[in-house]
Parts: sequence; C-alpha cells; structure tokens
Amino acid sequence: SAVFNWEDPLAASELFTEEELAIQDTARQYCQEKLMPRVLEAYRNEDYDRRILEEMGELGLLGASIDGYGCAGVSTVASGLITKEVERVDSGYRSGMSVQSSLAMTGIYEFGTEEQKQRFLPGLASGKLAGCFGLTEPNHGSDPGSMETVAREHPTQKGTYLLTGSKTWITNSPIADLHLVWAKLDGKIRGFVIERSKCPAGTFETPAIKNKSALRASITGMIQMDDCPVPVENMLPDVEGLTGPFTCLNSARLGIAFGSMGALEDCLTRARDYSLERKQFKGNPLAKYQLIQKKLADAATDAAYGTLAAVQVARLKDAGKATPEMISMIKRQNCDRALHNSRILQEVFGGNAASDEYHIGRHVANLFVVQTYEGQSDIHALILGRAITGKQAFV
Ligand code: TGC
Ligand code: FAD
Repeated sequence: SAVFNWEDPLAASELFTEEELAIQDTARQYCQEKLMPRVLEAYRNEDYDRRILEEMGELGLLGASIDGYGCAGVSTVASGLITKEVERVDSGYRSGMSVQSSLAMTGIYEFGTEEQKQRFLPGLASGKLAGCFGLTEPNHGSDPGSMETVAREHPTQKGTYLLTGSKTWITNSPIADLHLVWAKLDGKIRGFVIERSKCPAGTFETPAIKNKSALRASITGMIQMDDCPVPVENMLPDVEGLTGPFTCLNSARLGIAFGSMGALEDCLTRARDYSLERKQFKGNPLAKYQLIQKKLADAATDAAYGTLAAVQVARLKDAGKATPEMISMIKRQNCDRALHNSRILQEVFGGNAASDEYHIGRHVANLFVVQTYEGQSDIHALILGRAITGKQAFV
C-alpha cells in the first residue's frame, strides 16, 4: 500500500524514467560528496573553484539536454533534476552551471552556425572552456531592449566588428574564456561570441564584483568593451532582436524553477533535523510544537507543488508545447515560495541561524538573488498580466 514520504510528498519520482532517476542519483552523489564539503569556505572567501566546471563536464552535467557536440542529450526533466541537485547545495554553484549550459551553450546551439557549434560547444561541454552571458548593463537590467552596447563595422578591416559598451552583474565573466555578448548592430540586437584570448590589450576587461552579500560561492563581474574587435565568424547569424537572449533565458528560467526547489528542500531537511534535536520547555523537541510543524508543512507543500509544476512544463517543452508565459509562471512562483519559506524556516534555528554552519542564512541570502535575476518576480507578473489582459504594463 502507498506510504507517505515527506521528502517527496506528491510522489514526483513516479513521473521520472529510469534514466532520469539514475541521472538524479549521479548528480546528487557528486553534489553531496564533492560540492557540499567546499561550499562553506567558498562562500566565506568568495572563492569559486574553476575546477568545478571540469568536474561537471566529466559527468556530462553541462549542456546536458543538448544533442551532440559532446553533450549528453538527456530530457529537459533530467536536466532540471541536475539543476535541482546542484542548487540543493548552493544557488551560486547552480548559477555557474546555468550560465555555462542554459545561456552560453544554448545561444550557440540554437543560433550558431555548424562551424561555431563544432568550434565552441565541445570545449564548453567538457568544462575546459568557461562561458558567460552578457545581457544586463549598468543602466538597463529589467529592460534589456534599451541596451547601449553597440557593434559597428571596423572602418578598415573587412569582416570585423568593433564592440563598445559595458555589461554588469555577469556570472562567470572574470573567469570565462567565451563571452556571449548582446549588442546593437545598426539598432538591432545581435549575439557575439568574444574569445578572451584573441582580444587585444586594452579593448576587453572583466573586473570582478567583490564583497557580494549573496551568491558568494559564484563569481560575478563586469564586461567592459572598448572597440573590442570580433570577427564576423563569431557573430551568431541566425537571430536578431530580443528573441535571441530570451530564448536562452527560457531555458535558464526553467532550470531555476527546478533549482530553487532544491534549495528549498535543503532548508526543509535542515529545519526538520534541527527541530527534532533542539529541545525547549520541559525537554520537548521543537518539532513537537504546532507552530513549528506548520512551518515545515508549508515548506514541504510548496516544494512538492513547485516540483510538479516544473516537471509538467519540462515535459511540455520536450513535446514542443511549452510557452514563455508558462516558464514565467513557474520561475516566479517557485522563486517566491522558496524565498518566503526559507525565511520562515530560518526562524526554527533561533540564534543559531546566524551561524553559517547551519547553512540556512546562506540559502536565504542566495534566494533573494535567484528571485531577482533572469527577470525579477514582479517583471514575470507583468509578463503574465500582459498575457492575461492583452495589455502591457512595463512602460
Ligand atoms: P517584448 O516586446 O516583450 O519582446 C521583444 C521581442 O522578444 C521576443 N520575446 C521572446 N522570445 C522568446 N522567448 C521569450 N521569453 C520572449 N519574450 C519576448 C518577442 O516575441 C519580441 O520579438 P519580436 O520579433 O516581435 O521583436 O520586449 P520588451 O522589451 O517589452 O520586454 C519586456 C520584458 C520585461 C518582458 C523583458 O525585457 C524581460 O523579461 N526582462 C527581464 C530581463 C532579464 O530576464 N534579464 C536576465 C539577464 S541574464 C541573467 O540574469 C542571468 S543570471 C544567471 C545565473 O547566474 O544563474
Ligand atoms: P531594475 O531593472 O533596476 O529593477 C529594480 C526593481 O524595479 C525590481 O524590483 C524590478 O522588478 C522593478 N521594476 C523594473 N521595471 C519595472 C516596471 N516596469 N514595473 C514595475 N517594477 C519594475 N545578468 C546577465 O546578463 N548575465 C548574468 O550572468 C547575470 N548574473 C547575475 C548574477 C547576480 C549575482 C546578480 C545579482 C545579477 C545577475 N544578472 C545577470 C543581472 C540580473 O539579470 C538583473 O539584476 C535583473 O535582470 C534585474 O535588473 P536590475 O538589477 O537592473 O534591476
């Protein structure tokens, strides 16, 4: 007969294939054995270990849903489960993986020439090359369509573009070998793959943004371009306009819908363990008190609902039936619920929540950023509002 499992309350695992379950196991084992032991020091010291990308590459975790070019070609659900396992440890580690896989690799895979795919994707899939995605600018975050970064034809060298402008808050930019940068050419947004090693001195800089108050286990920086030369062979030929970056964002946002549920589940597990051990008032464990149980029940419910919704949209995506609005809905809802519940679960730890060794404060701080990047939650509300009413409220 059926048994209730608090770790998978609505039996989402019944929806996974054998292969997806095996991939989830592999990812969980790697994350718990190799990432978990490093996260505390990485977060304290803002020290992202570049080798993580190669370790993930060896296990086939990068660009996992892409077919060919050294990628595993797994289902979108399997790719989401990988994301969930990484974010169970830390949203910053998931960030490093997301920009490599969903943003840089997806852009090249969807819109690159065959030659570009052959040239860039295998190195990114193995983690030997690090990638990043430059859309946000100092003056344009939620409104990337107003970007100021421009590309112009080189006045004398045919077949070369010169890029000028700056991008900010770019995950992986200080360590990336390949930078997928979006810039306006004759007023239209185009994608360019900038190879750091080929940029002349003084044309391309990627300073790190230090002293972050969240996502400290990932590395973030700027991309500053001053007439940086990029050959036409490195421009993505098959897309212009915001459809280019947003197609990549659709993939990354779906990943975040899974990932944020991993972070929330970790908060829940830790709060449950703590509440069973900690005793207050006549030797009772906190877990015996109704107010504590409500916090756990709320978090478990939101994590279970959020996971099911993410699985549904991932299956629709593989069937060619997912829409960007569906992805906005689950990105927004799962991030909002993960942040809300993690903040409530933090209370279970009392003063100990202030010690980083309990990990809960790190998740809470990270989840604020996860709710903000890839479209802040209110922006996704406006995307949904536009779809519901036919009227856009951005401007
Ligand atoms: P809008 O008029 O809505 O659309 C312009 C063109 O883009 C197309 N489009 C999409 N295409 C594919 N997928 C989508 N989701 C799309 N959304 C829009 C649209 O069809 C149209 O095409 P066309 O051919 O007609 O021109 O554009 P808008 O300027 O009004 O956009 C408004 C808004 C708010 C929807 C949009 O700008 C937005 O989503 N803003 C949020 C910005 C954002 O998400 N930035 C993310 C930066 S990357 C990042 O944060 C990475 S963090 C990663 C990590 O570390 O994990
Ligand atoms: P703003 O656009 O200035 O928004 C500020 C607030 O105003 C938000 O709450 C927003 O919802 C609200 N707002 C804005 N417009 C409206 C409106 N019309 N109506 C109602 N409310 C509105 N970007 C990349 O390109 N690549 C990356 O790899 C990347 N990594 C990141 C890593 C980190 C750690 C962080 C913090 C950010 C990263 N970002 C990246 C940038 C991120 O995508 C932006 O911060 C995000 O899109 C929001 O833009 P903004 O910060 O400029 O905020």
